[in-house]
Amino acid sequence: MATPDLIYLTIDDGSSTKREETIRVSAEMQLEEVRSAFYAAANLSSSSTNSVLKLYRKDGVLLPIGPNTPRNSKEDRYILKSRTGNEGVDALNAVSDLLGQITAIKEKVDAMKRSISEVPDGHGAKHNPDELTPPNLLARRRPTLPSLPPQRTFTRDVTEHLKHPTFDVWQWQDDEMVDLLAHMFTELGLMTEFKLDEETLRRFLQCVKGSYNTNPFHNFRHCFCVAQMMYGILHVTNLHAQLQPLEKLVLLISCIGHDLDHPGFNNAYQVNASTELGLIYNDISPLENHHAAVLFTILKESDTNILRSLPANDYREARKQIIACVLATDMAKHGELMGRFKAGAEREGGYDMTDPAARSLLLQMVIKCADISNEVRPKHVSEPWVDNLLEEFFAQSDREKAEGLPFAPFMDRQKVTKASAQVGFIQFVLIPLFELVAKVLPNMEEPIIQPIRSALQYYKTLA
Ligand code: PDB
Ligand code: ZN
Repeated sequence: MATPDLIYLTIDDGSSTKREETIRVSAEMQLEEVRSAFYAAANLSSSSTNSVLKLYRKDGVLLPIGPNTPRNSKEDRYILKSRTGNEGVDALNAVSDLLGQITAIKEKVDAMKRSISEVPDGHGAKHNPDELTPPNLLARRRPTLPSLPPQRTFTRDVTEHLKHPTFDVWQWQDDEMVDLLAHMFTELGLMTEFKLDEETLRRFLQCVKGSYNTNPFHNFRHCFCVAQMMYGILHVTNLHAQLQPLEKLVLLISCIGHDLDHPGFNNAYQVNASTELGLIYNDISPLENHHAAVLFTILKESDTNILRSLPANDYREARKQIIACVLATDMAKHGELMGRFKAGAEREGGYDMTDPAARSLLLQMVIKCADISNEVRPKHVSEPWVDNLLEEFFAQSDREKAEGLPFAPFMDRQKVTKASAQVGFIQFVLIPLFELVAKVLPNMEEPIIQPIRSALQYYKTLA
């Protein structure tokens, strides 16, 4: 039982007087309880719908309001901005207009920088750091650690358990997950097959860890979950014996990098709010394009380039397949991928594993399964992920409401309940997906699909 924590606030309700409040929050508390504590601190009733609460760190970073709000101290109080009535919305509109102007100015400055910088030589030569950097979204990722602690050894029990969907992803710290991911490369035989350098791999994984944001859901632990479930599927279905080493390398790297630098706001927000990502990628899977671009930005740096020793044509093939796998995680592509895979599964003579396009599609279906597979896991492991995802979705719809943008019903805290959302998702997305893949991969029913069916029952009784 975590001790209840105190969160120190300065209340800014728009009046000239600022007052200080302290509230109690513990990780066990439900989202609504925490929110009402924040509303009480702002002297608002949490049911008032025309008031908007925004929580800022001293340096201006917007923080999520919920059980996961990072704890602080008296010295670095958060600012709780509350605006009621339409002046609240007007003020927020004014803020978002200001933000828009700042973004426009920043873009002009970036454009000016680019116009006076050298014309890139087109062969992907590295920008040296003091040279003007390209659009800052892909600027050199966080510096990697100068010296790394030694790789942890894990007991045989842990490394065996790692191959199963029952693995408890919550009991490991970030650095332990880094070492578990490194272990997967070794166990899959990739270190020897591709002469991967241990140190470079550890630096790569540390840099990846540092390039995930601390969102409630789309964070480094989610990346680990997806890689671990993929690893589990390979073992449970014995697919690891059928795939070529390059395909296993592609799957593992794709899972690890598939949500890199996720901002916590989905593609709909990127498009509707005309964000920088929406602009750069012309509204075409902006997030997934960004995740892949960040992954290859890390791989481009020699101290984290684990693909450095691959022959040129292996590198080209791996890059092509990794991009296809990361882009396949855009759920907007779900229907199209399901249709294509269904056609392949129902072909005369079964799924054609001699066809390179069919093999590539199978890899995409495996990462898709892994990406949304939380409900395959035991309830005490999977349930917190739904809370975290809803927290991220609600923060997005709060912001969309405040910015006067369209928002999705399944993100609206006034409409969505965990149970009803999960019943629909499991019934109409998860079970059809896993049952279709089970037509091609053996032994999915008992270890993978049964737990999903019992999750459906659980949420049906809850609803
Ligand atoms: C999906 C798309 C984007 C991001 F009730 C996450 F809020 C997901 F959870 N995703 N991944 C796992 C899920 C799950 N979405 C839902 N349930 C999951 O278990 C439903 C969602 C409305 C939730 Cl699909
Ligand atoms: Zn994901």
